[in-house]
Amino acid sequence: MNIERNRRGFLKKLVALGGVLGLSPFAINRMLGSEIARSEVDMGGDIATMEATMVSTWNHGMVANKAGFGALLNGGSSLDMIEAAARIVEADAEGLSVGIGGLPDRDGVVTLDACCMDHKGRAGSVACLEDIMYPLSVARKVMEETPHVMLVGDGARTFAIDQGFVPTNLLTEKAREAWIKWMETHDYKPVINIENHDTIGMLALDNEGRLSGGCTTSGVSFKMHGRVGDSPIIGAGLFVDGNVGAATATGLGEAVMRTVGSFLVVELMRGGMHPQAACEAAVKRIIDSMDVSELQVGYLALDKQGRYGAHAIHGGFNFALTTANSSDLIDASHG
Ligand code: SD4
Repeated sequence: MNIERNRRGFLKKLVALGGVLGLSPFAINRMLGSEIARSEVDMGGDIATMEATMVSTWNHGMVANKAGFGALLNGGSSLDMIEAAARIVEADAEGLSVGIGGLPDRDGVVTLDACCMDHKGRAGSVACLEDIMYPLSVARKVMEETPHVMLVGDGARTFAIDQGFVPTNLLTEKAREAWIKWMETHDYKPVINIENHDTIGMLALDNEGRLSGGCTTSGVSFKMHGRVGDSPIIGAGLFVDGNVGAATATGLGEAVMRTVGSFLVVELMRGGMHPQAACEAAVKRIIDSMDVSELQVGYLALDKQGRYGAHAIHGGFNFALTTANSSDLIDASHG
């Protein structure tokens, strides 16, 4: 207890010293090494603790968050955390729902959707992107290098190649076999909670209080060629308001798009709701407006204060919560 108090006293002095030296809280944190993910920010006399927090959907949220915190430790922003997290999952050829290895559409073509948004409300998105392994990184390039928010199909692919991304065959043997098996029945029924490794939606708050988010997916399996889901649609699969909070969605995109789900969650938080209550209200909006017996949607939210929430229509949705001190896989509430 005393040791903890002494440590905190030492940190406060160091923060104050950093302030005198004109260092930002982030630079001070760098001096603090392992303390990097927890800033003590001088708020006009009061020292407030600002803790970096990251939440990401499904089991693969654990490795994603780990990569995100790795980026933070290297001096990255919350947007860098999001991009690093996305890339680790996008590059995993075993995963059937994101990046390389994602299940293809009905024509056997893997098409990827992704977007990102930062605390300033800047947004980038790609949809129906073929042959490019890191769609969220391409979305970030759209955000940072073009006057647009969204590029799709061939245009997105050409842009990505111009930006130095290398065309890659994204259809793995495992995914091709699943598609061939699917063709025996041609039965189109979205699968609820694919192996708990579905679309990855990620929300991060860095220790300067900046919120960012990202979402990346191969979309629902065996979709029609050209179909775009909610994941790359700003306001549907992802929305970030740096002054309020951020939300992301997973599940059947059509249900999320029809209710502009992530925007709804953020607007409810703006009205004062806790992220958990906001996710529950957005799920209820879907339940009240359509038959949900065969469809799953889950929302994940993180507000500016670092409070989080998650809720889904059906059970089985989980998310990873990571801070400087811990990383846990948590089952979301449902119903
Ligand atoms: C989509 N929302 O394309 C994505 C798929 C997904 O969990 O999230 N599955 O509709």
